[in-house]
Amino acid sequence: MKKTWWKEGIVYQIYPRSFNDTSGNGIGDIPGIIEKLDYIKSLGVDIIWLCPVYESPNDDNGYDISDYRAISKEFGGSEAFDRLLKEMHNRGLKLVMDLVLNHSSDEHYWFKESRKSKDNPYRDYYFWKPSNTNNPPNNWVSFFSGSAWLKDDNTNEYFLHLFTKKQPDLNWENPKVRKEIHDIVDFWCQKGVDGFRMDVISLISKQLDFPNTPYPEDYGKTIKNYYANGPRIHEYLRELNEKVLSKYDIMTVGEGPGIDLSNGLDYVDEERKELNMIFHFDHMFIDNGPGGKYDPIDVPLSKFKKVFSDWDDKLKNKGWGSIFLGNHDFSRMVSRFGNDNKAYHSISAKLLAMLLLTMRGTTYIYQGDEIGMTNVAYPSIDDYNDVETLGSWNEALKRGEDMSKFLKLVHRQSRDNARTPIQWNTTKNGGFSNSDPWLKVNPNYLDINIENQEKDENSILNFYRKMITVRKENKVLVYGDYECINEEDENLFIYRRRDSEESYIVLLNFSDSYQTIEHNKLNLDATQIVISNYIEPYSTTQLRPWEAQLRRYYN
Ligand code: ISL
Repeated sequence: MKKTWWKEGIVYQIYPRSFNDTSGNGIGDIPGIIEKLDYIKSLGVDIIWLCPVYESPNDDNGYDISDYRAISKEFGGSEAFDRLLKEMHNRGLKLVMDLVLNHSSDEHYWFKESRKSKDNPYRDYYFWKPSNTNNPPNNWVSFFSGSAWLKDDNTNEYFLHLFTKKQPDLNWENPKVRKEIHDIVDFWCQKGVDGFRMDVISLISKQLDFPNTPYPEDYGKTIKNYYANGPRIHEYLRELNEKVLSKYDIMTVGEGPGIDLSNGLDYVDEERKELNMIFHFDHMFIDNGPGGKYDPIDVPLSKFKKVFSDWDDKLKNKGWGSIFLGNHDFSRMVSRFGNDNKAYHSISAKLLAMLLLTMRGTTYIYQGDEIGMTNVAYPSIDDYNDVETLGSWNEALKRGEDMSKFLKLVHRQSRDNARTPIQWNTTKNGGFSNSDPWLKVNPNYLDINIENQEKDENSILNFYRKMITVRKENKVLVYGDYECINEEDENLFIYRRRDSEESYIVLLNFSDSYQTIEHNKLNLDATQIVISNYIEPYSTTQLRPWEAQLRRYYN
């Protein structure tokens, strides 16, 4: 496949609210990011994906934009942003903005106008529906609980909001809306940004007859078949590409609930000229039980491995993948896919780092994962902030559930797990802020923090640095073919990466116990160790708990 910077580059995702507060208001800000650019650069990453920093009433922490061209004053405004971009480019770092184009804030000028009257010129910027009964136009439920429709008193009509009621869905059918969007994207390209992560891009084209979902209780299936992958989605993406994106050397990654193996390639097939990459969620929703996210189930390792194998197979030689195990919407990856008990915390976090950095596809590292930040367990629901968590809590309350049990589920599943402030050092609030943070710091900051790990040669942080160097120096880890060796095994994940010249093998023990390696098949005597998460000595017959080895075959 064609080689490019965004295939080889490693992305570091920043959730600005939780990164570093320099103004002392308990909220992270852009000057706080600038202050830490040398740290970010020292990781060896190339690209920063910045979660939304636009003007926003923050009903969903910036994913509700009220002005697409303005930077939030709370974060430091446009002056700070321009400085950030310059300072990043000076260091050879690229900036990917988060674009939220499926919906705006209800405080955006367009919506304020739109709701005024049925004949307002902005009326068709959103989806308005009459309802003769006192029920919403259909049975769609919002991602954050409750009907996806809200009746507006001004005109007595309902508008569509797939997320909170302060996030009305934009009507991409309207050519004026698409023109506005093209201009916004062009505005940021002109400013010199290097790419976009496009929020819920799979939802932008709607089924205009808004049919009822026949299976409202199966939310995943409803999203896939009713909300996502609408009839004009690929037309809109091609148009955006042709009119704006193709004119710049930028990268794009579309986020997509409802994207699966049957339709994923359509978004990223290089010949189709739509997006460069997508985030699918096949491995991220893998533990959702019949009742969804708050009904988690145990997942066999074979199922997890199959997601990686199937997607690699689907995309190979045609499109490019994104490799990630966490972001601001999910629990912490070490708590979820590793083991955050003290005995295995460090070793399993390093194993996951090796997975992230030895798969085919662009690697995305979420802030804090480079030191193995873990889930948090706040004692009370009042400590939580996330709209999704609070929505689910209220639904459970209505259903009459045992709320002390539900709090345990919140501990495991809440998006706030990933949003606790970055743990810089052992000072008050983990060095994040000198006043009370908007979301409490995880009390384990005294143990797990960047300053401690800087000093320790064998820390998770320094393992990330070494792994990043290894990936950079061995392009076969970026472009080479991927082959899983042991699909059925429920403890070990073993795969090869190779091209015509070189061959590597990755051995990952996803268990708390010793595991024997089926040696014959692998010919490990013909390999040498490149890097491991244990300190020597290595064995080629057995892997210790959570041991991870990268080996190269002698030529
Ligand atoms: O967060 C989720 C599950 O925990 C997802 O269902 C998530 O809502 C979905 O992937 C869309 O996420 C994106 O759009 C949302 C925003 O709240 C998320 O932070 C964002 O990543 C609405 O803009």
